[in-house]
Amino acid sequence: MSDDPRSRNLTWHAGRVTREARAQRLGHQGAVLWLTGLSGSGKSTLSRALEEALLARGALAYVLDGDNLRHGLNRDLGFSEADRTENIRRVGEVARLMVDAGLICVTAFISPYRADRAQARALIGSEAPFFEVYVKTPLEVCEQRDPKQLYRKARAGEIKNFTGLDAPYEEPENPELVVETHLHPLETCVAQVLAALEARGILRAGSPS
Ligand code: ADX
Repeated sequence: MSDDPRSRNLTWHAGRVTREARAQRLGHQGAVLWLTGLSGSGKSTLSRALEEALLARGALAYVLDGDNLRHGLNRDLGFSEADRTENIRRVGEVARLMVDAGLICVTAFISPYRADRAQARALIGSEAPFFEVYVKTPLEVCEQRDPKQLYRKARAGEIKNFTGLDAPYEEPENPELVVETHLHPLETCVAQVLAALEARGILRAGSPS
């Protein structure tokens, strides 16, 4: 099938509500906070705390989480390189819709491949801020935490292609922020992200917290 929408008789319909109108209604622009890191690095925990903190400041935030999306939208995908790429492509597209709706979309996916993250950045970045947060927790710490006992299973050979063991994780080279959940309490990590968002004008400084 051709990728060109015109050859598939598709026409883009622009809505009448502008991005500016949505931003005015919500009091902030849309943005994507893209969390990336190993399984067990703390992405989900950080994303939920951020969602809560952003809401408390009057910003409309919504989390897209790897484990959750794989229950529904991405239930047909596994953990091969091609499936992970498709996973991240879909997440990028959903995040783009959320940003278009004016939300601050927080994504929590391993997203191990640089090229896939770059593609999401290109898709979002032309329209709204794309803020990459590297949740940089060492493999040993993730493996020690092992909240879902997946590292144990992977070491026992029960799970193949496990990120960090027999599948790659390509570290971000130029993330907007690095967060180290093993060195700082959760509240400190949340405050770091919020401060960085303020510094870039994504969040207004001094909003109620
Ligand atoms: S991604 O690589 O495609 O970005 P995603 O974030 O959606 O991954 O899902 C990762 C979650 O799937 C992990 O936190 C873990 O719970 C589960 N999982 C199951 N199998 C694997 C695997 N082989 N590698 C990594 N995570 C896995």
